[in-house]
Amino acid sequence: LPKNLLKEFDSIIERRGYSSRSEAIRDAIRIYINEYKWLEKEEGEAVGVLNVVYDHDVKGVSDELVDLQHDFSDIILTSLHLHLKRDLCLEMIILRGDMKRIKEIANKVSSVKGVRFVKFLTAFKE
Ligand code: NI
Repeated sequence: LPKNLLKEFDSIIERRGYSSRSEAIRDAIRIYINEYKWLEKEEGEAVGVLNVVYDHDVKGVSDELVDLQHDFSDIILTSLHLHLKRDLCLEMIILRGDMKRIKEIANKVSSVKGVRFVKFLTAFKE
């Protein structure tokens, strides 16, 4: 491991009150597994949040995201919009449905011009 990576890791686990590095590594591995499980899973139902950060000043980005959400209204329960900064928005799209369909919207949203960051967080998966 690069020294500075380990240093940063150690300072975080110290602030979070871990008693040992191995305990923190176990937690980190669990988070990693949970994070990537959904990527490997092609089928089955899932519930989660698609977090989308986008540049509000890019022409057409908001309209395109709204259009996409209409196309996927079968799996979208609701969405929440936060104006982060003057030019930056966060859209949290709550989804429930088949993994295939969730991945489909995640990919489409990722390719919209002006979108800076997309992350799906699963709350429940079958
Ligand atoms: Ni906004």
